[in-house]
Amino acid sequence: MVSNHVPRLLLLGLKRSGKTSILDIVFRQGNPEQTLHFDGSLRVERFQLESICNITFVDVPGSLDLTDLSDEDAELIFGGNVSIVFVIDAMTSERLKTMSVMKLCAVAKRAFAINPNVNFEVLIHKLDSQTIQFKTQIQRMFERHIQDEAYDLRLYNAIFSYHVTSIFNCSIQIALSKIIQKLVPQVDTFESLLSSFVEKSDSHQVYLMDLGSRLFFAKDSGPLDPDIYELTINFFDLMEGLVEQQHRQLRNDPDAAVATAVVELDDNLYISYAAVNTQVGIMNVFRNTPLNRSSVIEYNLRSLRKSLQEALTYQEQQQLVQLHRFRQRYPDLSLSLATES
Ligand SMILES: Nc1nc2c(ncn2[C@@H]2O[C@H](COP(=O)(O)OP(=O)(O)OP(=O)(O)O)[C@@H](O)[C@H]2O)c(=O)[nH]1
Ligand SMILES: [Mg+2]
Repeated sequence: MVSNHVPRLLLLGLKRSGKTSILDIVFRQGNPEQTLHFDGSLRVERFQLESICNITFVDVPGSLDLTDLSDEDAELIFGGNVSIVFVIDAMTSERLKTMSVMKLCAVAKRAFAINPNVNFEVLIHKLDSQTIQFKTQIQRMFERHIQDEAYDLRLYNAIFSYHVTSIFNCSIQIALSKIIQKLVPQVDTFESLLSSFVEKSDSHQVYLMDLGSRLFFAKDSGPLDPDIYELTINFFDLMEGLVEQQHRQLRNDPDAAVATAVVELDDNLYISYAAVNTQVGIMNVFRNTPLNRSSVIEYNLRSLRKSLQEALTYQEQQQLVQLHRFRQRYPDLSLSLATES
């Protein structure tokens, strides 16, 4: 099916669960406080992530009932390469929490019947500054509740992934990053390149970041430190001039040996940035670097950039081959596909 070729993330959930706010923060770098005054959405809105891979994020208003679709519409919406991100307001009344779980399972029943491969992601949302113990307890409560309801609907094999999120910290970007990584074909290659860089450079953390949304497609295999990731998001604004300078050079000459940009944060913590292309860049966080080691990091960063560029070129070629095969198989659909992807 043509419209199903580009991966889609459908954001679903009851009214006021937080879908539009999430997309505003991620795609427009909005201010969380300003979302307090958002009116309910009246129509479906799409946001495009165009980077290592193209992904369409679809904001579906809570007022639309996707459990009551004709078979044809349901096939269009849930078929193909789709992930469902169901947003639950975890701080609302008990009645709305129950409604949310029932709606989630009803949608899952419809979606899994059409597409058993659908990624079903549950955001336990609006947990802003509670303790970790409280968040874990709430997550477990929802997991149990959803499992019971799914069992009652005979959804025995459905797999749900859970994420605790808030727009008031970077948990929402971390959750969406993990979700989009399931759609990036070469994520393992990227991760092993980044891990080997961290090892060789004695670096702290390194991210392959989408510059528009600041979501990351891959990081080194070490544990994720949310505070460090949040720093990289915040310091992005500070580095905007340096980033733009690198991109100008790359636009003029894609093979240019662009110098990396380094910013000292505090406590001997540094971030360096190297553009891979004008859509993705490497954010490298390292500590306490004596001068003689910074040239090693710089050298390793350049080789990492080159390897990533090669991996991306290979991925693009593979995608073109797939597109070519698809067009050969469905010649009548080629034109509309070309305009969509
Ligand atoms: N405390 C808190 N409030 C949030 C968070 N995310 C969204 N909100 C608030 O939730 C309210 C509803 O947000 P929307 O983004 O409009 O909800 P929606 O899911 O798009 O609603 P519909 O368009 O009606 O389906 C707003 O007042 C937001 O400020 C969060 O992480 N924490
Ligand atoms: Mg909305």
